[in-house]
Amino acid sequence: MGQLHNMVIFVAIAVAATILQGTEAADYTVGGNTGWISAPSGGASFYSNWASNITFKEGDVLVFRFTTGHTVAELNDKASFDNCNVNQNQEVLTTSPARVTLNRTGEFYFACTVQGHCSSGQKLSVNVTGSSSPSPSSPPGSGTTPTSPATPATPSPQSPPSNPGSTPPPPSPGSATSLAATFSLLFIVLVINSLF
Ligand SMILES: *[C@@H]1O[C@H](CO)[C@@H](O)[C@H](O)[C@H]1NC(C)=O
Ligand SMILES: *[C@@H]1O[C@H](CO)[C@@H](O)[C@H](O)[C@H]1NC(C)=O
Ligand SMILES: *[C@@H]1O[C@H](CO)[C@@H](O)[C@H](O)[C@H]1NC(C)=O
Ligand SMILES: [Cu+2]
Repeated sequence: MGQLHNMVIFVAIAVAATILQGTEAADYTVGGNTGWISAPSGGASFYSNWASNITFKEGDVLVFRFTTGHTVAELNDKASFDNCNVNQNQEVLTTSPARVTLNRTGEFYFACTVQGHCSSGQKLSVNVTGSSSPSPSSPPGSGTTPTSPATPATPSPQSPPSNPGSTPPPPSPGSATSLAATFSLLFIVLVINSLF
């Protein structure tokens, strides 16, 4: 009886933790401490390397931090990205930090619109693969981006960092959510506990 009891609690915690992790959106500072600059070392591969270490989920936020004289624009497609065709943008963000929510799955393309900066490497593509529903481990090889196994050691719910470039989360809607979820978890455990 005691063993079953413990097991039920354990399962409840595991389920709740999975849900928590699946719904937590993260902020990522583009380029980490380097930020959004015009000629990163290694050129454009700098930002693709940075992105390759992160599995982006729908709802995550890119935070572009830059000095005056740079911008952020979302490009229409891969061709524009490859050719640094930054002329036909609907919206150009000129104020740092510029926050862009990855509000769908699929590919996103960004570049600085200042002449010459994109071609010197100030451009970023990300592929949003994770939805916010809990499916923690997609089989390796399902994405073409070389992702390092997305930190198997589960980070604590409030701090997704350990990912490069994650900003220390300011009190955000996300933390409110995880607070609520933590209390729900506590509640579930108490209810289950009282059943035995
Ligand atoms: C990405 O991960 C690789 C392998 O763990 C590491 O060598 C590299 O420094 C990381 N890159 C960034 C930008 O954090
Ligand atoms: C995502 O956000 C952009 C910019 O705010 C908006 O134009 C677009 O319609 C949004 N897409 C979805 C799927 O909500
Ligand atoms: C983005 O991810 C999707 C789903 O995993 C995959 O089909 C697509 O090929 C990826 N695109 C790129 C450019 O890696
Ligand atoms: Cu620039």
